[in-house]
Amino acid sequence: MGRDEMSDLQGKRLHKLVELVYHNVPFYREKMQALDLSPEDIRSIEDIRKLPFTTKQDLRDNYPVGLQAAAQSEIVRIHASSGTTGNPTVVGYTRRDLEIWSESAARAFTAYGVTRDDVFSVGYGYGLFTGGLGAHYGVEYVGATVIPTSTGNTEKHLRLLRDLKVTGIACTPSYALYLAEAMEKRGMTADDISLRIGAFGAEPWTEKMRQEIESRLGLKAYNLYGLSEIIGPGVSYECECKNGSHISEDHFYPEIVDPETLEPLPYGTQGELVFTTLTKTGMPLIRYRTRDLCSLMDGKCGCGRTNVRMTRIIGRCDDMLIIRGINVFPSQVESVILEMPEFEPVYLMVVDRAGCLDTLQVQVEVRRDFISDELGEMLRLRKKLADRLKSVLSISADVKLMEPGSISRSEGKSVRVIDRRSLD
Ligand code: DLL
Repeated sequence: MGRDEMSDLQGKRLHKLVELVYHNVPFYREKMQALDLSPEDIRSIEDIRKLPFTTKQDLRDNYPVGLQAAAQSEIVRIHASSGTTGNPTVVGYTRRDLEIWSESAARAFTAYGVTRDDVFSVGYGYGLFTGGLGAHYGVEYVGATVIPTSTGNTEKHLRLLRDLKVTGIACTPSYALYLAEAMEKRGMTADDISLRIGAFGAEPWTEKMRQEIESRLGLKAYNLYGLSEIIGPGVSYECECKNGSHISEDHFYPEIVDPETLEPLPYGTQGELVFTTLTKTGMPLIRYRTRDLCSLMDGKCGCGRTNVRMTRIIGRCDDMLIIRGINVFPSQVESVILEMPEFEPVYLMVVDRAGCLDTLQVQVEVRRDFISDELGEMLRLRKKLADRLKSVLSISADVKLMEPGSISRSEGKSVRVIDRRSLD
């Protein structure tokens, strides 16, 4: 589609979206009224700049379903991702939203070269996380065979790859490296399996990781990007040129803004990625600040696709960590520690990579009154915190109990996270 035609379509869809949220979501109506805006003022895609931004804090303030535009009876699926504290971010999808999602994910798999003849293993987690089901429906939409392997059973995964002659895999790039390592430990090589395509995302990765995954698993590795608030995996994807990820901008309108001033930035300039969901009706979002940093790419892609591309995500402009593919906010750890009287409100998260897998250690100071000479007591306390962290973060943390005063305090901004992983 040519640029003018695309802009025209985006403008029409934006107008419809604004009408929908104005009449169905008090949050948006009030924000627009405060700016003296009515849906009539939003006619072209350029008018989007008149509209206010939406943040994860807005989702939190309207927890759980305050930003939903569709009636509950229209919602056919709910996913959730990490919120900044105890409350998750809840996203409801209508049947039509699920169709848009499947089609968007299918565009990604098509761009990677997947056909009906492929057998694809989905190694993203199935459940509240959008990775598993999102990739699953995308593969199925193309007509390839999908194996819902999910996470957590590497032995079985390797066996399925080999015995079912699996040709494609979707998982986090770090899990792909872990699989390669596990395979090599068993004396297998890329020649023992038939993988040819990998769809990797849900966490940042680098060209160096791509080369390593490609050579060790014997496949072509492509980027898959998305976030639950917008839809899930399939918001953007690489094509055979592996030069930026094409955004399905007929559904998800991208902008890059300066995270401080919120001023829109031109193509080629790095800033915060912002999306407007042009067609979703379950929980549509206007100018949602992803906190992901990247830039939009100008110019034609060698593959012939005309939709705009984004560079790799080079970082975040908030403190969210992605550990084993799961989003983790230090504030979640803090809220757990603050609600337990046994601990001082001082903690340190140490994130590292053992082999190919991320590790998280949470160091926390035990209050004097709760320090015991009995080992059993201390082990129980450690387990209590570990269980609570697991239920809030969805990943296990190694809890290290510390003496009061032993975690160093800084005079300025306190250091809560040490991330020893290197992405190079
Ligand atoms: O991670 C959706 C997804 C699943 C994408 C499977 C790709 C594959 P959330 O849990 O909401 O959704 O996390 C979204 O993860 O804002 C980025 O910071 C990060 N992220 C996702 N994909 C990539 C990627 C899923 N390809 C957050 N490269 C986003 C870098 C990524 N970061």
